[in-house]
Amino acid sequence: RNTENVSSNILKDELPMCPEVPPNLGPMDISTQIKVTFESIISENLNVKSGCWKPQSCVAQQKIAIIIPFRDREQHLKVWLYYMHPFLQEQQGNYCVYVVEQTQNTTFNRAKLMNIGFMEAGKDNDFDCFIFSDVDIIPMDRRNLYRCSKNPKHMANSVDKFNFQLPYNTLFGGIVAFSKQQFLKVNGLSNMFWGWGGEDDELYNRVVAAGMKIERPAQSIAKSKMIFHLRDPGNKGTGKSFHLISKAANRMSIDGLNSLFYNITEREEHMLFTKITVQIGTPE
Ligand code: UDH
Ligand code: NGS
Repeated sequence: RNTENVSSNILKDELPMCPEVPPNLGPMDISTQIKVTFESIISENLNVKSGCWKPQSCVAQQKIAIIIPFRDREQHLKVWLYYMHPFLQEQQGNYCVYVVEQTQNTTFNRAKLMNIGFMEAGKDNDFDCFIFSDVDIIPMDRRNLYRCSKNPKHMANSVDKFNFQLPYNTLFGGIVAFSKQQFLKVNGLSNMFWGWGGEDDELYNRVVAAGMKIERPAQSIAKSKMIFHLRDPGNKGTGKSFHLISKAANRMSIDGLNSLFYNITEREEHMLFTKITVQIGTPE
């Protein structure tokens, strides 16, 4: 075993760092209506193990955890995995995909699932970068790098649903990238947003309150498609979100990663992702 470790270290030392910007990236055609099976996606991604992959010819600069808040969106997940594994590999990412699934019959809490993904992924590996992505957004250009930057990054700033425009300046939904330090600095997201809407606006206010700015990729390369769907049952907001959003700075230090409670009911190592199923409680 020792000899094995020594030789793999020597090999690793000989590998160059991967370039900041991977070569040969450009636009790609995607169809959000494709029908694929897990089996076919697995057969096209045999090098992905438990949702993880890293480049063999160079050492990636960041270890990335992709966190997907999830419930009852299997068709979307298949489309996401079908496009995103090859996409992330072409970007020479060293990455693992985590699907954080909320158990049935309670109001959805996207923000809490994102916090849980951060905590649980952090137990597996020393990730540098956390990219939180909705399951229904697929980028249309490989130059849109799934990487963390100097500032928290909003990556869903050019979605087809909004005609590839930003609907309002402080939109921070869909896909965001935080380094570990950046996410700890804002104490993650609020755990108090039950049902649709507002948790991303609150996160934006946390970032500003913590003295950081947000970044966005150029709109020309950030184009992405959202998979069409109707509202999910059991995901109506509580109507308290505007109050919570405006008080983000006051609550940030007591509502977030340091006040997070949950019970994991299952952990499944699927070939294409790690699925963590959690009980997260109900609104107070
Ligand atoms: N999600 C699930 N299951 C759910 C609810 C949400 O997996 O039941 C996850 C999923 O990753 C999704 C994300 O949370 O992409 C965001 O939720 P959403 O897709 O419901 O939110 P979005 O704003 O769409 O994308 C809202 C539905 C249309 C309502 C139009 C209101 N303007
Ligand atoms: C705002 C929501 C955000 C949401 C954004 C875009 O109104 O959470 O719309 O949503 N804020 C509140 O509800 C307070 S979208 O049209 O993409 O479904 O991200």
